[in-house]
This record gives sequence, structure tokens and C-alpha cells, in this order.
Amino acid sequence: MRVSLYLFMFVGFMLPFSAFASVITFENKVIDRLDLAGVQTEGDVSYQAFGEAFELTDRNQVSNSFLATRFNLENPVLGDHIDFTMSGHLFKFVQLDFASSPFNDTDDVTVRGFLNDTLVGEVLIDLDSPDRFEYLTALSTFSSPINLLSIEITRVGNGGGIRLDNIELISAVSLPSSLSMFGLGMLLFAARKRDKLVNSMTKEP
Ligand SMILES: [Ca+2]
Ligand SMILES: [Ca+2]
Ligand SMILES: [Ca+2]
Repeated sequence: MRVSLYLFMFVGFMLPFSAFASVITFENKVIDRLDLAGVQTEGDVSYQAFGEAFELTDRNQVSNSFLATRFNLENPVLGDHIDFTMSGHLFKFVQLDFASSPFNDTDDVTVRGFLNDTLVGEVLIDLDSPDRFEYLTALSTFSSPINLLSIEITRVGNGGGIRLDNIELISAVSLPSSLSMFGLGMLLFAARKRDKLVNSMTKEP
């Protein structure tokens, strides 16, 4: 009984820190026209592409799918974008990995966070390197909670696509619900201690 009580308190305490972290890896997915495939899900994250630019591919990799622009001859158009949401609740954008295709001039994308259609912050991904196959990491410049992350083509390069992978999001669990769970655990703990005290006192001769 005591073990389960401690477990309950531990879960209540850890919930705000670890419950809903998500890294979108696109694993085991190969979709040429992502915009035609509709809403995709990975864990508790949903995403949907608008416009021809985006594709999921594992080309030049063994078993590591990634999100890319302009694969299979589809040319990106300014404004093409892909939107990410997390089960209808608030979340934070942490970071993503990016690399270039082997061209000197690759597409630029801008990662934007929105809260109820209001722009919260943005990160420009601009990489032009013919030998930049290895991934770099772009950290978020904004930490406020959002309910939509949108990655948009903001410059069409001359022949080269950009690769994106490991998009890390973390759920922004509301503090009151986490605290109330922790508080409930504390109350139960206190109640158990009091019962024990009463029991031991009533056993006294
Ligand atoms: Ca991947
Ligand atoms: Ca394509
Ligand atoms: Ca560029």
C-alpha cells in the first residue's frame, strides 16, 4: 500500500517534467507528395503539408527517414508549409536537425510558432553547402508555449533541397493540474500517516 502511494506521488511529481516530450523522427515513412497524404501522426503529434514542397524520404540513408524539400522534381513554391500540432494542447518547440542536399543554393525554411494564430517566434533555417550532409542542430529562439508549429518555404533555392529531422517538441502541461496531482498525493500521504498514528494510539493499553 505504501509503495503504491509513493509511486503515485512520484508520478504526480514527474508528470510536468517528462510526460509528453516528443521527437519526430519520421521513421519508416516514405511519402513523395506529403500534401496529398493528408494528416500524419507520430506519437501524440499530428502534421500536415500544404503545397508540393515537402516529402518524407529515406534516400541516401539506410533506415533513417527525414523531411525534405524538392525531392522527386517537385519544385517548392514560396508559402508551401507543413504544420505540427500536439493533441490539441500547448507545447514548446525545442530544436530540430537540418542538413543540405548537394547543391550550393538550397531552399530556406522558417520555423514559426503560433499561439492562437499569433506569431510567438521564428527560426530561419538557411544552409548553403554542397557537402553539408551531416546534420546540424537549430535551437529554438522562443520558449513560450504554442499550439501550432509551422515550417514554411521562405526562399526558393536554385536546385537544392533542405533536409529536416528530429523535430523536438515538449508538452506544456498546465501547472495547476500538475500541482493538484502532486497536492492530492501529499494529502493522501498525510491521511495515511494520520491513520497510522490513530491506529497506534488506539492500540495502546
Ligand atoms: Ca529520421
Ligand atoms: Ca516529392
Ligand atoms: Ca539557403
